[in-house]
Amino acid sequence: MVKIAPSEITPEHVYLNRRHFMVGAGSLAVGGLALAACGGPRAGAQSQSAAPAAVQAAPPPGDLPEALAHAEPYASHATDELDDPLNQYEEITNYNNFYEFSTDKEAVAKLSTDFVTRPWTVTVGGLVNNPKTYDIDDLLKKFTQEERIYRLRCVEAWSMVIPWVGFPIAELLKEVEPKAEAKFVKFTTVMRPEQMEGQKSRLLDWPYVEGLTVAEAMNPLAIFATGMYGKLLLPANGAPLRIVVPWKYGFKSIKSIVQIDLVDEMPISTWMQAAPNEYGFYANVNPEVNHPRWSQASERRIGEFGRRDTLLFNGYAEEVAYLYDGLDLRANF
Ligand SMILES: Nc1nc2c(c(=O)[nH]1)N[C@H]1C(S)=C(S)[C@@H](COP(=O)(O)O)O[C@H]1N2
Ligand SMILES: [Mo]
Repeated sequence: MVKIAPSEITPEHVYLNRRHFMVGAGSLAVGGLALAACGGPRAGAQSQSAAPAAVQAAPPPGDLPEALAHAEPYASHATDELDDPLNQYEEITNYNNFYEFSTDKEAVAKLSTDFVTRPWTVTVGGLVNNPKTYDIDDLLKKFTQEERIYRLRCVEAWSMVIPWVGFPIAELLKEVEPKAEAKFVKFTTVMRPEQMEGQKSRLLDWPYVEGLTVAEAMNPLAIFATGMYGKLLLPANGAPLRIVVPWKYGFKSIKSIVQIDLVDEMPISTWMQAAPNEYGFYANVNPEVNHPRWSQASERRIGEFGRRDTLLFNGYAEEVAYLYDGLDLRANF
């Protein structure tokens, strides 16, 4: 188990100077005006059919932060910082892992259209000085919503480049003030079998649970996502609130969160529980640590032919490798 020194909780040595950081709300708004006519990179032609009809009683666009109020899919750049093109809005919203709805990636979008995301509250508790329940729309207003263009690498060896909108997990943690004994953050998805067909089966032990170390959650790359391509998240992508931890396999990026607890013991995540020899707590993207049933050395980028090499920590080693100094990445998979 990794020991977390207090000095690691504020990673001041992590620089915020690369493109996937901090495209702030201000610059988004300016870019939005400039690019409104073409609807954003690779998104224009197909965007109309993907209106968020599902997000029931969502705030009117005028009430949304600018970063989430785009009528058409919008992103500030056409590529990530490695010059890989963004995946299209249609791809990102129609090829989803969200087992609460279906194990069929292409069925999730349709099966989740009636999922109710308003009203929605998120309760933060456990080992914190200031436990608090937030309304989702208060979270949208309280924290500056900014764009983050990240690669998402599923443990199944496919990947996409996605322009999320959201805010750092660290911002919320600073508000609730984790106590010194808090070592992990546990996240829990909503339990709502009447709206989530998959939760009626015993496929997984619902509700879906995930966890990070406090140090991981404090890393500036770890975000809560509230939107994607400049619009509110659709249910298929985890509306109204999911996390995105881009250096880890996609299953760590838990969707439709209602509960966040600071705890002193490593949470047993849903996939660890289902298959402990296949899915560990860390789940860091690593080309040299194979899944027991397939290689992780390469991946298929959705929308591309052929395969590309998997990058250590999904290409974010510079920002996150310090979190695992001295840790055996093979044993702690
Ligand atoms: N609650 C919940 N969260 C989840 C999942 C899930 O089945 N249930 N699937 C995970 C997996 S395996 C991946 S790859 C990503 C996919 O996110 P996306 O559909 O937005 O691309 O969501 C993750 N979060
Ligand atoms: Mo995944």
